[in-house]
Amino acid sequence: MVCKTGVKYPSEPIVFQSSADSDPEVYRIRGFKPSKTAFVPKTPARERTYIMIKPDGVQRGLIGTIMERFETKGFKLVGMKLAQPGKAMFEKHYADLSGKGFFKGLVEYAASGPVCCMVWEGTNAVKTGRKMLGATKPFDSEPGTIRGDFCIDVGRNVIHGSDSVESANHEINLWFKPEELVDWESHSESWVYE
Ligand code: RTP
Ligand code: MG
Repeated sequence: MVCKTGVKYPSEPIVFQSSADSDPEVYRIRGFKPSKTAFVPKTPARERTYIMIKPDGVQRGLIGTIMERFETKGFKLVGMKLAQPGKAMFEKHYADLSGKGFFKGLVEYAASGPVCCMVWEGTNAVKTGRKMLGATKPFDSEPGTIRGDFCIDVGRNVIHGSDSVESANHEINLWFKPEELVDWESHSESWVYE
């Protein structure tokens, strides 16, 4: 069946592939081997992004405030949990930055306390999520953004957000089991989308 938006329903299974099979830290967080796992959302899939409140954001009691921003924007929460993985998980999560001088400090900071892992869904959730976060360096972040409003140092910038749809899918697969993502229909759907 094809919905009025042109989206096929039920949508094609999303097949995730990950090199995380042999990584014990990823195995511990996700609880099973992730390769070639498929799930079929019940509603037409919208873009999803991985948002993670870093240890400073959790310690400073910013979870509620940050979640409120995404919720009131109109995005739909489809997954959430607290986790406190070891450095290996963050080495994987930030693998693309492994050549940077700040990598060691970044991994230590990220693994220094609990993080709040979330998946938010909606049209353009990845790009909009990045705008809501603000620039990497809080000094460059506009007031009104999360980093612009709540932090000062780049090494304590409170929150992570996926920077592309591709990395969002990779990060969601890294941090969540398919059954931890809830496919539900919001009663606000027709008040958020025309
Ligand atoms: P994130 O991945 O955490 O959402 O941050 P981002 O895309 O805005 O920035 P990225 O370049 O991916 O850097 C990841 C995190 O590394 C820390 N960082 N420190 N000392 C430095 O110059 C520096 N640059 C980046 C920040 O915590 C940044 O969010
Ligand atoms: Mg990044």
